[in-house]
Amino acid sequence: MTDLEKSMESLIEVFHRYAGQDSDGKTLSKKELKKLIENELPSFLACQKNPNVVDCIMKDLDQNKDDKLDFEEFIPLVVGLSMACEKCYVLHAQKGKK
Ligand SMILES: [Ca+2]
Repeated sequence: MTDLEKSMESLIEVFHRYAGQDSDGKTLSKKELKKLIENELPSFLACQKNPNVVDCIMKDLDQNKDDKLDFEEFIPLVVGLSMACEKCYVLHAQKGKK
């Protein structure tokens, strides 16, 4: 597999690992989302000053307002964070060249 294929696979695996912790294996409940963020995005969580950050993320991502996130609703979180990280990466790369 290529690097990108591996990344996509691990994204899917991580989603289902947490989504499968209760009886509904296709979606993330707020509890599962919280666990996922705590375990898989600890540095992101450490930067957040808002103690209700998980509630805010849930509200933002939950398009159909059923208090659960399916894979489609979850992906924008990863995309948004990746875009933020890419900006840092570019900045860092530019600094390295000077
Ligand atoms: Ca939903």
